Amino acid sequence: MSGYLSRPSESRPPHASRARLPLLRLALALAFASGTLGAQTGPDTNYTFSRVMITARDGVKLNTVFFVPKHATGPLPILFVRTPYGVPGPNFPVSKAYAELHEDGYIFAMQDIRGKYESEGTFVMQRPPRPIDAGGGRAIDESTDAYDSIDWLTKHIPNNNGRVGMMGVSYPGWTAAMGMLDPHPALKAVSPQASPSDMWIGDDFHHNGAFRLSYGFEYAYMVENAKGGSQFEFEDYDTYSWYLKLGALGNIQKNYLKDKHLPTWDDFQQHPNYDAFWQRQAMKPYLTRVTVPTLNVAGWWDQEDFYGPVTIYRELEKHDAANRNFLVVGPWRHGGWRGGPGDKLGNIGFGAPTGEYFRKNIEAPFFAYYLKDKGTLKQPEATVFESGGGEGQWRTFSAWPPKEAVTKSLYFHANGELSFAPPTDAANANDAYVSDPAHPVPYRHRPIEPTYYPKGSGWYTWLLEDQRFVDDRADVLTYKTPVLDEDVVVAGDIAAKLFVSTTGQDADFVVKLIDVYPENYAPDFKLGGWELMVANDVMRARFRDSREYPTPLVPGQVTPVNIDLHTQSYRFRKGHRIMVQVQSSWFPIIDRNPQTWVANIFEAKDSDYQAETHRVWRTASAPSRVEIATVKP
Ligand code: PG9
Repeated sequence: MSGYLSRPSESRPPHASRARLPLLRLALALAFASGTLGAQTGPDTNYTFSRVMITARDGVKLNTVFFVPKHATGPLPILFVRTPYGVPGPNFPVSKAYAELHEDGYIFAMQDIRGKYESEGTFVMQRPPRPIDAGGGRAIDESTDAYDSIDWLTKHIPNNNGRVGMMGVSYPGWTAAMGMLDPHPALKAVSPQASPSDMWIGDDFHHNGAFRLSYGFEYAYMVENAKGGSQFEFEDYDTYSWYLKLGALGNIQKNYLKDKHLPTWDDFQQHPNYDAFWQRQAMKPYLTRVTVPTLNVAGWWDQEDFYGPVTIYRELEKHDAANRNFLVVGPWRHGGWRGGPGDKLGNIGFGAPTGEYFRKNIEAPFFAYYLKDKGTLKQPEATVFESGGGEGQWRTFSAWPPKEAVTKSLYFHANGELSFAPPTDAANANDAYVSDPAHPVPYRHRPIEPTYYPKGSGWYTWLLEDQRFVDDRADVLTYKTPVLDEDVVVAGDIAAKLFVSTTGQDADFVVKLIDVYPENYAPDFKLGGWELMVANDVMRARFRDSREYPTPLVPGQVTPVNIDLHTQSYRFRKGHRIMVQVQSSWFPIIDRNPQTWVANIFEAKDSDYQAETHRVWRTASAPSRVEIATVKP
């Protein structure tokens, strides 16, 4: 969740109820913390505010607000956002929140999706698309709700030009993508931004079947505990302690939720594998044609949904005969492109105002071209920001991943060495560590505040934290190249190919590709030796051969485990080193693997969680490595 596109941010309309106040306060704090909206006490004088209930085809009424420019000189297109986080009230500072689009002139419409805030109906987390022809024309999903609403908006808002664009970040990005499935004829352009596409493979709730515990629990509670949203109240500030004391996963229901049932938590417990439930919810099967021009937007350091937007782009691309499907990726956290200059994230600088650039030079021209016939569109196929060493540049490609990229392997060697030369050892070359579920590796510096803690949380920038904090742990393996004597430029896909064995029957493997800054770093002394994650992910080894039908590891047997580390555009600069870390816990963003065989980890007992010894092999026949797509420096 991020930014004011996904969580409109100011005072509620008079019909606001007290039940949603905690989330509202959270939304307020986050939007204003970005410093871009500033304080606003009254309505935006440039716009007239209206609120209506739009009736969907099954009779359910959807709460919708719209802001119409007061001084328009002609008909304007509508930009439409559908959100589960509450629509804004009359005091929303439209012209600040959407400054670049405001300059061009649009009608802005926002809607509570069904079952949330002031909309009627039942909320279903990422409601899967309805079967075609279901319900005799009255079956609904987010696509039909978008359709019915666009129909109403174009017929009733005076002086609109009959064209609609949809946009949004994350959940609202997903609702925008759903709007494209059976698009209303007036829908002429869509920008799904950080939209999840598969909650089991790579977005908010799991990565490769490993459960995103802290996010999954806290989000499900926030969205489903009350119609308007509320936050779980932890007894500890450091949630690492809280989740560790919790013990087995089932204790959340038993000791905290008790008789209360959150539908999404129930789903987590009942569907640990990639079964029909997750397959039906995933977007891939539905992305079979490009129905409207699509601007897919992702952030390289998105802590929530990076897999989603890149996957949506790639799926649509297979059907993009008319060349209307585009990809933009910048050096951003989840939604970070929506506000502020975007020249820095956490402690890492990029040397350019990337957020401003995106809003002004990519997003605004995209909508202006398709919704207002303004200008000619010079949008390249893929526009990606190549960062590295505190600087960066926008690069454009005719395909992503770039066709000209060459895959190279970084192999693991003895004494923590990493090199482009494969290992030659015949046998028994491995590095071992004990992974103890009683002492899991923290995923970020402690204390780990609740995810969306309104008084500040490291959540938003944890992917850029200095990884030195785990260097000295005996359960983290570290491999490093010598100091680079020339730049190594990654442009395209990254994958880990591990060969592992264990004394147990299951294990998680986390692989992190890291840029190690020089110790004495003149441009910014405090970044000396910084270990910046460039790519990462986790694989729950039971799913190595099948997502649907997990199988135990055979103790002592060397087994290949492949991990998709996604994609990047990054320059490892001369004078830096490349590092790879391997570990078997990442807590509490990932739940602990019991490491013994338990068919459903949600049903594991405390005694099932056992310390086990894992080995990562580096022989000629089991050459563990990280593969990177490279282009010439
Ligand atoms: N990452 C959030 C989310 C999207 C969809 C489902 C569940 C969570 C969000 O920022 O909206």
